[in-house]
Amino acid sequence: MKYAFPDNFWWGSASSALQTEGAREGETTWDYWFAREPNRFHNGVGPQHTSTFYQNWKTDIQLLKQLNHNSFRTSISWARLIPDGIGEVNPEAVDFYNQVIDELNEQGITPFITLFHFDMPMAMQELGGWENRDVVDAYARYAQICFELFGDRVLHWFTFNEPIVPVEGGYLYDFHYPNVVDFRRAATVAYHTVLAHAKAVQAYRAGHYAGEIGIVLNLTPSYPRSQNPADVKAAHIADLMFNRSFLDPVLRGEYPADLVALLKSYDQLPACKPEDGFLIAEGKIDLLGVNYYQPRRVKCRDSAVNPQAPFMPEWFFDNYEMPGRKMNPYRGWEIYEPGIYDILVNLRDNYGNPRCFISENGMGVENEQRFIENGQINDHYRIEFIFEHLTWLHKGISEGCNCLGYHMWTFIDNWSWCNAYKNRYGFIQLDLETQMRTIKKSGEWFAATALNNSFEKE
Ligand code: BGP
Repeated sequence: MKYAFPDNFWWGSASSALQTEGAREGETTWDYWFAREPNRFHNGVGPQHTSTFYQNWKTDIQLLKQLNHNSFRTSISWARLIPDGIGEVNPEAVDFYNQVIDELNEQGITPFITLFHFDMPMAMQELGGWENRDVVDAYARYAQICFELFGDRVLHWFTFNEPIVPVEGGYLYDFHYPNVVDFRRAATVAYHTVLAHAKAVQAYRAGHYAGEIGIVLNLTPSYPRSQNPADVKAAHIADLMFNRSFLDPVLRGEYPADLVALLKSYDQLPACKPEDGFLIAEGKIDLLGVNYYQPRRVKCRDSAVNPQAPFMPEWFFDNYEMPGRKMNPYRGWEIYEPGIYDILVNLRDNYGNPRCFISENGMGVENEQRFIENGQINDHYRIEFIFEHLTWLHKGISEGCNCLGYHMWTFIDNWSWCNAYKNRYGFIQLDLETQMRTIKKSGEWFAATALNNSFEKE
């Protein structure tokens, strides 16, 4: 059967500044943390070991072209553009991003630009990071500078990539700097991120730029173990905390009332100002990027909560390991292709069918060298992963979901936070020693699919 996609469907991939560019003048939390705790990073490999996009951007864009991308998302590094976060703009950074944006446009690859992809300038973190409202204002200024500098040629902006991840990593589960475990501080960080997002949207609207602005959220559909009311309630609370804490403000302009009531009853609400509500209402987006890797399966708790333990989302649910679930063992994430469809249907039925696209989906695999055949990685598992997801995405579109494209994570194997180069995600293999790039089988498959705007499946 042939699966054809709508005209002008976006085919491409996503990456981020910190994971690809390489060293810069302004320090980020990642540079700072790595210098102090290199043991937290796989094989002690830190963020200075990237795929050198800063040097190789021109040839890399040629490779994007070879993969028949018509669009590509990357981010601007706040710390590269404004090394101390709030002061002078670095003219070399402006030149660099101008060249990248112009080259992409010249090659017919529409640039999608994210303003913040986990890479907080250290100078801003020293002020308290997202806990401090001054940092929210500094971010809004940075966003406005980007719109002024590049807004004539970048028509698709994203204020944040997966804003819940720095909340989880930095303030709940200890996998990002500053390694705090404190729900109320986490809630403050999440809340201020929403305010920062809304201020950037406000600035974008005020400037009357030609394009559109949105956000990229990692949506993890929450599936209850059973229809037992206790399991259903557990899944509902997980959904409120991990999905709707960002989805509702950016699409509906307000928080879910039951999330607010729940946090209030446990005295975990961040400090709010009366004018915040108006600001959040103005943060409604034009375009939603959906990153989808895995579902979340939950059940009601088996044991009572230890009242002495720090308040955590897990006070309300246990994670559920469904027997026989399909796993990506390298990343430890479940693979559940229908999840992509469920997300789109939820957006269609409960959020007014917003313009959206899949902004990341992908499969990180360890030691891909073992799949080399005639000098090329034959990553048949990745091809299967993509077409299974695309089949469900296609079903969503055929049932009226407003999904405009599909971007994979990622283009060239890149540095992945604490996992460094453990798992490879790219369409293109990166030799870390020589920086040589070799297209994998999945890259060829994707290039053909993008070219045909369709694929065939038995
Ligand atoms: C997403 C991020 C990416 C990327 C990807 C793969 O959450 O937006 O930056 O890294 O996940 O995950 P990981 O690198 O943790 O394996």
